[in-house]
Amino acid sequence: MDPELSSGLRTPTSARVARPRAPVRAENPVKHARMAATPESVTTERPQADRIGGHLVAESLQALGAEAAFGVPGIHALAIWEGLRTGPLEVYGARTELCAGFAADGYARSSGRPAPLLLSTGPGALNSLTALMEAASSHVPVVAISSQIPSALVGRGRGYLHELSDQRASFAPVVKHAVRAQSVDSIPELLAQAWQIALTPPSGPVYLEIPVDLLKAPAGRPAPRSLHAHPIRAAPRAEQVSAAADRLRHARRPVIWAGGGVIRSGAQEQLRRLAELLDAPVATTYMGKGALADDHPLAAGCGCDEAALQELLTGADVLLCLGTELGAETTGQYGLRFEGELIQVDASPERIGATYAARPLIADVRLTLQALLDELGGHTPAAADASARVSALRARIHAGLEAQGRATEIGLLRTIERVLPDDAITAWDMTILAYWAAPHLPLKTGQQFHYPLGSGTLGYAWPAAIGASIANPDRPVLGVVGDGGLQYALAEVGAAAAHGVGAKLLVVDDGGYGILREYQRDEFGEESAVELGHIDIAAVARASGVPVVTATPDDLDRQLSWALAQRGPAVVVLRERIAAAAPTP
Ligand SMILES: Cc1ncc(C[n+]2csc(CCOP(=O)(O)OP(=O)(O)O)c2C)c(N)n1
Ligand SMILES: [Mg+2]
Repeated sequence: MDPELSSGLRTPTSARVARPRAPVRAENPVKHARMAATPESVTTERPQADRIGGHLVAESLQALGAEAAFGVPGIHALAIWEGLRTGPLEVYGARTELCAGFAADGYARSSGRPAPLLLSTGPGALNSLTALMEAASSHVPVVAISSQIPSALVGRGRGYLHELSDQRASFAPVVKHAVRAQSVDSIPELLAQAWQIALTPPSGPVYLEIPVDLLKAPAGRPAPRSLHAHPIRAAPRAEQVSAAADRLRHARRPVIWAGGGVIRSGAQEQLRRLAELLDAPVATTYMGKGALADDHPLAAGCGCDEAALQELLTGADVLLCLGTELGAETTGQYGLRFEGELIQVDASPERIGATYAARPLIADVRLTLQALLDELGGHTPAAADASARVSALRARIHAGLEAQGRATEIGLLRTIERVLPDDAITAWDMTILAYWAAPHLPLKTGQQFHYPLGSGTLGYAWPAAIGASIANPDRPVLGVVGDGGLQYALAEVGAAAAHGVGAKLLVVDDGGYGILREYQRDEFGEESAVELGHIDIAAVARASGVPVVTATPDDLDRQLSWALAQRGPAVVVLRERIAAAAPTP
């Protein structure tokens, strides 16, 4: 035998202590025989120690305060699942790592708490990259924990099962932080570090890989009782705060433009107070939707495609941009031109000025808003007409919408608005109804709207709704998905039922990639490869053990109410072709 394999990868004989449970593997002779023929049997024999690396992973997650985890098991990662088996964490076993990643994202987005994502080596790990890309661009704290081939074989190119030439390097450009564990007993601190980095503004996903030999090695330390992972929130510099406060104090038409960073940093309350103090209208980006609920008189709306909103933004003399990278989807593909001065608040210095010249305030959004509130205390705005201007703006958008004659689409939005409870959490896919909802569905205080426009990631919403429901089991959660997007996650209908997750699903089934039909007709005159042919989604739901109804725009009200009243998951299939929203003049 290769001396390296025998010395480096076997469980040390001295550490072998009989475990209380009988081996599970021996129950399956076929699997056992197949595994014995692979090189893996040389290197990953069943550990005998009482507690192994996998237990340390589970114990550390618990010590960090995790209550749930998401993932798909694999041969190298089984020690983690063994650790979780006897622990208190609720584990959602998804049907693909893609959906596990989206579910982890939905959990973290809706709760603000990091979500562990459990991956196995190689193909299993790579399947999560799309979800981690969305988490990265939307700044969602997902903590990916992947197994890896045995430490001594990493990078050797010896044809080991699931081997990648450099697995860590596949993740490094996507996540905030990507490391490999070098010893079993460093696992708690590595996880605490990953947790802290994931939460530190700008929050985002992180990646820790743990080679299988470490996951199976005896733990040399007791279970950590508590682990500390305090995010480091950068406070704004005093001179930057007073310079920005000075601009705002003298502004005659200040406007606040709130991005997703407001929600990630939990700054909604400070945003509302500053808007009221300044008498400033608040527009949000698509990712910031809900940062100030639409029932507030200063809430001017969401997105950048309505002419009235564009005029509000471009006509401001001081535009306070909060936690937004001012990217293409926020600025009409960089088409907006601003008359006034931009103040940009962001925790990432490299984003300041990346798309528009701006006065910097480099810090966490919540701390910055609090500092501005302190600095501006007692301020009296030049005029107190912002809510009147906001009402006029909303009336103009409303009239523009009505003039489009899209009664079906607007009717669907009104129905959803009426039926959703005041504390509803919704997750929307890249689907035509979402393109209506993002700018035009009003959100009440207490409602949440999750949208994968960090990267425009199709397939997100149903697994994200499942994750949000796991984080918020007492709240109504609805995923709104097209037939194309659902087919990335259709198996999760059955998985939700198997796990008793009560998320509800509304599918808009137009038999194809509806938005791409429109784009193709507009650009090329013809359609191709966009027909999906109406698979029987209701039959799939039924076969997965999930109650389902079909709906028309006329009875959606009743059918959606029925679904929301079910205890477990429920599906509503709305078979309808709708057209995309046009910007209002
Ligand atoms: C991961 C990913 N793959 C592909 C796309 C491209 N894409 C965007 S929308 C879309 C069609 C979506 O179809 P469906 O979910 O049925 O929604 P509809 O447009 O019909 O409302 C596709 C393929 C994407 N944005 N993300
Ligand atoms: Mg479709």
